[in-house]
Formats: sequence, C-alpha cells, structure tokens
Amino acid sequence: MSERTLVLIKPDGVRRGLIGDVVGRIERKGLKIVAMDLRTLDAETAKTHYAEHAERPFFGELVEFITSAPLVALVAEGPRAVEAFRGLAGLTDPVKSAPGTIRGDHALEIGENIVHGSDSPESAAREIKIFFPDRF
Ligand code: PCG
Repeated sequence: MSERTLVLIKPDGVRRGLIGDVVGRIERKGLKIVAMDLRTLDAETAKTHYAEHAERPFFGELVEFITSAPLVALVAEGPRAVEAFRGLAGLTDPVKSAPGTIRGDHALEIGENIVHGSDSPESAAREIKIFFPDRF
C-alpha cells in the first residue's frame, strides 16, 4: 500500500546546493515526488509544524533557523514512504548518522541537519496539510 511523507530540504541544504542530491536520492530509491515547492516559511507556519517541540529549550533557535531562508517542501509517495525516507536521511544527529545517508554524508550539527522527514504516517498527514493544504 502506498504512503506519503513530508520532506523539507532545510535552509542549510538549499544554501549548500544540495536540492539535487536530496531529490536524486528520493528518486533513485523509487519514491515518487507528487508535490514540491521552494518557499520561505513564516514563523506561524514553522511553529505549527514543530509544535511537538514547543517546550524544548532549542525551540526558538529551531524556528529562527527554519524561517531564515528558503527551503524546499516536497511530498514523496511510495510503499512505506515514511520509513523509506527516514532511512535515506539517517539519524537526527548527523555525527551518529552512517555515511551513505543524507545527514551522514553532509552534516555535523544537529540543528543544521539538511532535511526533515515525517516520523510516522500520522505526522505525515498532519504536516502535508500544513504545507500543501489544498493538494491532497
Ligand atoms: P527535524 O527537523 O527532523 O525535527 C526537529 C528538529 O529539531 C530536528 O530535526 C533537529 O534539526 C532539531 N534539533 C533537535 N535537537 C536540537 C538541538 O539540541 N538544538 C537545535 N538547534 N536543534 C535541534
């Protein structure tokens, strides 16, 4: 059965010219990109997206970073898309992330870890509604 996941190529990924690398990995894996948009997030959208982290000490920093410059939001679709993309992305901490993953190959900082991927099909449905309210 097909599933959808929300992927963000965060401002660090866009700034460093990694849109093609990330999109290429998604496509080579066999996931289908069914929506994609380059945009700069406003603070309200960022806070809604990251609501589960609202009480964390790094929340302010997280919102400031994600709104600081353009990002790419995309929806990828395929069998177990959530888990499939999380495998491509690697662990949240890029230093602990294996080489061969997006974060393992490209990042060192937990706050600037190139991509976001939904962590469950339920989160994916919520996040896709935030980024692409009229599309699905
Ligand atoms: P993401 O986008 O998958 O979901 C929440 C994000 O919070 C996570 O990736 C990290 O980039 C970020 N994050 C987690 N821990 C920390 C931290 O200690 N400091 C900062 N600045 N960001 C963090």
